[in-house]
Amino acid sequence: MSGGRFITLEGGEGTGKSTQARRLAQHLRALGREVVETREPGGTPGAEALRHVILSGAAEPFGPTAEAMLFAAARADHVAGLIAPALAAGKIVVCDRFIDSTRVYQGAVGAVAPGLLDSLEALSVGTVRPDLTLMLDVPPEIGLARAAKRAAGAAADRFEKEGGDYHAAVRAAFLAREEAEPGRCVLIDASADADAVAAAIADVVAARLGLGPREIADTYAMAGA
Ligand code: T5A
Repeated sequence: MSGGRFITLEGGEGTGKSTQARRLAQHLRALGREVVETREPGGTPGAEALRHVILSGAAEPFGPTAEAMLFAAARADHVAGLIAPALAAGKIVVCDRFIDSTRVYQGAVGAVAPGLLDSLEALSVGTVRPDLTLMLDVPPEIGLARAAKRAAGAAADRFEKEGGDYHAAVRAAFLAREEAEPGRCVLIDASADADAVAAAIADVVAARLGLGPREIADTYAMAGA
């Protein structure tokens, strides 16, 4: 397949994933790269329909295992219909949430059995794995305040309405994923302003994937980062 590269952004509510996915896509396009910007749950018409079902809370009564199956169904459609073809065509895919979100929300927090999640992941993504995952981290109270400000009075979704302990557990689980896979994941302090976070991400993408102004990648290589 490809010169394609697959970059995912992960983290709790309001950490700035959507903002930074958009900024990263703009940055890479300005460097002359062809970029597909997408999100989960969603990204294809079928997966967006499932997004509506999941985030409305309609599947919540069936429990975390049923929700994990719906996320996997949406992901299978997204990977087959959009992500895999884009990577095969040599494009850069920037995706707001992916497999780590399932491992955190349905696995670590929802207590769905790891073996079942392994099987669902294998079925839904096959060999399509992120080359780089940016783990955006802010204290949950900051993230939830940002999400609430953006929603401006609209009802919280199925996951946003959970309590403080839930969001603290989500944050801890994302940090544990980053610690377990340092070759793929990079922790980003997302509490700074959006410009500073975007600059930090551009540096990481240059250093890890060589996608950036040559001098940034070279500086990291010389520093052994
Ligand atoms: N889910 C998802 C699962 O349970 N399992 C799964 O497998 C998957 C894929 C998705 C929900 O589904 C769950 C997790 C989620 O709960 P969603 O609507 O896609 O829900 O929502 P989130 O992904 O949580 O994204 P949010 O929209 O809440 O937040 P973002 O994308 O992290 O933040 P963003 O960029 O929209 O920014 C929020 C606000 O903060 C401002 C922005 O302008 C915006 O107003 N902002 C900043 N303010 C100050 N400083 C900064 N650095 C800022 N960056 C952004």
